[in-house]
Amino acid sequence: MRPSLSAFKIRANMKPILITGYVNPDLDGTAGMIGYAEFLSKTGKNTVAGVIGEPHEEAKYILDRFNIPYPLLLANANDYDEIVLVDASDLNGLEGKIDPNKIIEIIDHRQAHETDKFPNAKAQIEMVGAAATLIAEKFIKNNLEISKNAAILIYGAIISNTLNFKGSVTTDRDKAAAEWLNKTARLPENFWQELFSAKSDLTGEKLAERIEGDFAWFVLGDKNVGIAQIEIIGADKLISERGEEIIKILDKIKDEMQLDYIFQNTIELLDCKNYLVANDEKTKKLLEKILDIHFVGISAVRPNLIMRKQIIPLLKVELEKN
Ligand SMILES: [Mn+2]
Repeated sequence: MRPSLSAFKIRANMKPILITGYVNPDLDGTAGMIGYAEFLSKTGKNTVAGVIGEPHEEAKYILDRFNIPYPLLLANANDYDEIVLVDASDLNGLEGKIDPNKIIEIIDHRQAHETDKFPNAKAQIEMVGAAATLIAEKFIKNNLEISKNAAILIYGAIISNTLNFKGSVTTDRDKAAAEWLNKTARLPENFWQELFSAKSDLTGEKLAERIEGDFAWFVLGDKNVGIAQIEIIGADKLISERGEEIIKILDKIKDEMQLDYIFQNTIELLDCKNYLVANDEKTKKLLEKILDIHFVGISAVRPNLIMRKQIIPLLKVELEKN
C-alpha cells in the first residue's frame, strides 16, 4: 500500500534534533551539547549530539581520559532540520555551516550575543561561568539522573570555564551545579590540576595550533578585532621564551583576516593574572586604556583574572564611541 502523505510527514519529523555549538567547540560547548542531548532524550525527544569540525584539545582530553564516546563529528549541519545551539549565540562562530533559520533553541552565557539573528529560536542567555552549568541545572530542576559521562564532562567544563572557581565569571550557580555533578562524576579534589596541566603543554607546533584553534574575532563599532586566548600554567615563561613566535602568528592572522586590532589574552592559571600580548601601537593603546595596564615591549601584566568574554564588552563600549 502506498503510504499516505501524513505518514511521510511523520517520517520527516523523525529526523533527530541536532544539538551542537559553534564550529570546533571547546570543552564547555562539547560537554553542553552532550549533556543537553541526553537531557532532551530523557524527556522523550529524538536528539543527537554532533560537533561540527573538531572538539578542542581539552574536550578531547576528557573524552579520551574517561573513555567517553565522542559525539558525531560532522562537516556541516545540512542533514538536520532542527538544531539547538549550546554555548554559541552569534553567526561568526557558525562559520556558515549552520543555517540560522534552522536553530530552534539557543542556550548560552555571553553578554554579547546575536540571538536576534536566529528568527526561529527561543533563547536562554544567562550570565553564569559555563554554558554547561545551565544544562546541569535542567537535570537538577527536573529531578533527572545524569549519566556518569555527562557529569564528568560538565563538571570538567565548569572547572575549566571558571578556572576552578577563581575566575570572576564564577557564580554560586556554577558552584552548586559542580557540587551536584560530582556526586555522580566522583572526580578527586585536585582534578583541576590534572586538567590545567594537560592544557599547559604548548611545545613546538602546539603553540600555533592552540592560538589558531582558540582564536575568535568580532566586529565592534566598525572595527574587526581578533582575540587569541591561551590558558596556561607558566604564562610568563611562555611569553619570555616564545613571545616573538606568538607575535608572528598574530601578525599572520591579522593579515589574513584583515583585522584592525589583534592581541592575545594569556591567562596564568596558577596565580590568576593575565598577560596581554600585542605588537602594534594602536592595539596596545586601546588595551592600556580599557584594561588599565602598561605595555613593556610586547606584553603587559594585569592582576586579577579577566577572560576574553569579559574584555569584549569593554572593547565594544570603547570602539562604539567613535
Ligand atoms: Mn562557554
